[in-house]
Amino acid sequence: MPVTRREFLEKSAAVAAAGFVPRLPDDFGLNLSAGTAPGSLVEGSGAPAVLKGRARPCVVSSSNGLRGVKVAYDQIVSGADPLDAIIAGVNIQELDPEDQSVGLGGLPNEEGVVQLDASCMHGPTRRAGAVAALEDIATPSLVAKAVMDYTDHVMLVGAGAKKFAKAMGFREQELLTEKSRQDWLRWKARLNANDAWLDHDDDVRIKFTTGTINMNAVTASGDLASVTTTSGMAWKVPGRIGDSPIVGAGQYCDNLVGAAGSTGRGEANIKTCASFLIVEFMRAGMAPRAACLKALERVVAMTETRLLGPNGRPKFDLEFYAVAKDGTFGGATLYSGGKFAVCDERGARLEEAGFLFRR
Ligand code: SD4
Repeated sequence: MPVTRREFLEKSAAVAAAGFVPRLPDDFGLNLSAGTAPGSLVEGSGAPAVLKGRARPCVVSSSNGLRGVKVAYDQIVSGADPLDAIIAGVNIQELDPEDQSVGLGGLPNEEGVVQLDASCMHGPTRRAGAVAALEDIATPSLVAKAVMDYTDHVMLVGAGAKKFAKAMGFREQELLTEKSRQDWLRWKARLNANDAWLDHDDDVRIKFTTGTINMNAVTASGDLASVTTTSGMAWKVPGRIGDSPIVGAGQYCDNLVGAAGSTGRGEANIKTCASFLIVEFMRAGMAPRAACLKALERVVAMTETRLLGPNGRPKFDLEFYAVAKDGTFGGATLYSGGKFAVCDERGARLEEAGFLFRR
């Protein structure tokens, strides 16, 4: 039974008063399960039937979600709602100060302020929530879900998003760790009159190669969910919003078909709405990995000249992850060597991603 806004407020106020950061959706007793009956035949609008019998439960994420996919999978096979389960999975990275691409300890914008983006979709209820440029709250994925659950809106940004989060009982905290502050100072010290603004020295750039976290799941009933959460591009212009909080770009989920999400250069992904595109390719019958590769081809075709190398290939990388309603999954990156995390009946592991170009 979903909790009412009043119950949520009472419960989260008690959690905040006790000094806890909201960690797991279970803290709020949220349960949005509205699953498709196992074994049912699901028809898309004009599309072929996509599930007969039970699906294989499966959780797929970016490689930094190796711990998270296991947590999410264990919750799903115990009957948890798929969105609650994957948010519990990404909360691990959000609350880990060592992951400098997400939540607490995320690399800040050019003014040294950590601004977080997140979005989520819940397949069974066809709902979505998002926050962008959110400051001082470590778990934007949970705030995005609260926007979904307790407002008539899909996306809140900046000061409004923070005000909402505080009103819902989320605890304010400093997200800039000493380690990330030192990296920011090093970046700042190297700025000069000829600086390309958002280009960085290699040794600083390496700090955010672990990326954002995207996680997608399907249950045995074929119910789907997706979530993406990030501190975004390091040293970004204050107020810059990436792809992660954009429904259809950072993540997308259609309970009839599958779910998909992205990490990497958000500006390239926003222009192609790639998570939506991947789900549409799967609706047309493509396997998850093939759908991710096809979306990457679109990204290359949409890349502006200044971002293409002499060989006509993009100078950035972008990674896609997808799971279909039947539990098949896949991932792909522009350049070889990428991996993604998956957990199914064979356990949690990293798998090789497909790629368009050999490094
Ligand atoms: C963004 N897509 O804000 C995120 C950043 C990222 O690996 O994924 N970095 O553009």
